[in-house]
Amino acid sequence: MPETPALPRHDWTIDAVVALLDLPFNDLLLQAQTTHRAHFAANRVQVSTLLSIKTGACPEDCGYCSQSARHETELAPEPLLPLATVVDAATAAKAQGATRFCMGAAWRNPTDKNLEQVIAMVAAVHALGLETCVTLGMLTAAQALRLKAAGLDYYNHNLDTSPEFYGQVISTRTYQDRLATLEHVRAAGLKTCSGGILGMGESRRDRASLLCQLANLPAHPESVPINLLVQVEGTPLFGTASLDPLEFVRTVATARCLMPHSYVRLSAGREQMSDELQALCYFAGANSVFYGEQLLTTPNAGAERDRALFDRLGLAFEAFEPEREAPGACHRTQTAGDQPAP
Ligand code: SAM
Ligand code: DTB
Ligand code: SF4
Repeated sequence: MPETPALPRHDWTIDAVVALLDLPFNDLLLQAQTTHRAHFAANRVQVSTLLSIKTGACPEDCGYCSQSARHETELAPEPLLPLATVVDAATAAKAQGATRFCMGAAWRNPTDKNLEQVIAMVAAVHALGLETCVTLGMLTAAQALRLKAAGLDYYNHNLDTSPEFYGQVISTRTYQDRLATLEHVRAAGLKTCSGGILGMGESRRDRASLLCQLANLPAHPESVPINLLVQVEGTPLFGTASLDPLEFVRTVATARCLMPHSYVRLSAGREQMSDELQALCYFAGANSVFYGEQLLTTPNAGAERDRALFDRLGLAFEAFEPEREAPGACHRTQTAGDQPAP
């Protein structure tokens, strides 16, 4: 029998997570939806909009990425965007209903000068009444503290895959480097957004191992983006055999079971997904999406399509309530008396 994930835990074994992934599909989805309803309002989806603030020419060699200077993709590199362009994009995102604005830069890590420029963007987006998130690559402890002091809400840094499979995807930074950045983000008091990519040729055990890493962090990430590989021509992972869509749903459901207080975000790859597949992901406990026409460099599902699907499914946009504590803060110190979030 698989272990019951009723209480938030931080001591998962890969075997126990594989046992969840192996459950009969309906049993797993029922468990995920039950867990979801114990911790979140049903039928609410948080929406975040992405903007690439610095595009391409990245020195890293992530095998999935359109933005690596080491891959021959058709992407045109662009320097850091002017502040006014970022404010215009954030204003448009808010008008469409987004509550969080996520700014991504194709850097290995930001320089201190880069950080100053991003901090001005964070302040301007915050002033519009949006939650702020940035993803800039690796951070030092001091840089994380500076971002926190500037009022940043979330930092996105993904583990991407299992420690075992990682070497087949990236060679220019280690898994330990990623864990260290997450540690700096957490220590600075920023909220963490961390997840991974499925469909890169990894095994079910790798997917279990990635989820195990995320769930065994000292605090569960407040947001867990689950990306489906967007295959970009010219990248080493272009042409990888596609993942069984039901395996994607199983992984979303297992993430929900393991990290009951976290927002599980249906992330890259939605453009290629049918409405029916996305509906299953929402049933499996996904309660957040990237919203808008574009991800960073590739197309997204589109706001109109999302609104139509939400209507068909009876899903509502979650409103931003600045005074409400995000329910994702599930720390190791939490005990068996852990209560559902309000
Ligand atoms: N350069 C920074 C870094 O890598 O930390 C921030 C931006 S990077 C594009 C953010 C994340 O986007 C990656 O860690 C990866 O999980 C996801 N991503 C990038 N390209 C993707 C693709 N083609 N398909 C799915 N996810 C992708
Ligand atoms: C995340 O996990 N996915 C987003 C965000 N965090 C930064 C990025 C997806 C990128 C998909 C490929 C692209 O558009 O370049
Ligand atoms: Fe660079 Fe980030 Fe793309 Fe890796 S994922 S190549 S670090 S932009």
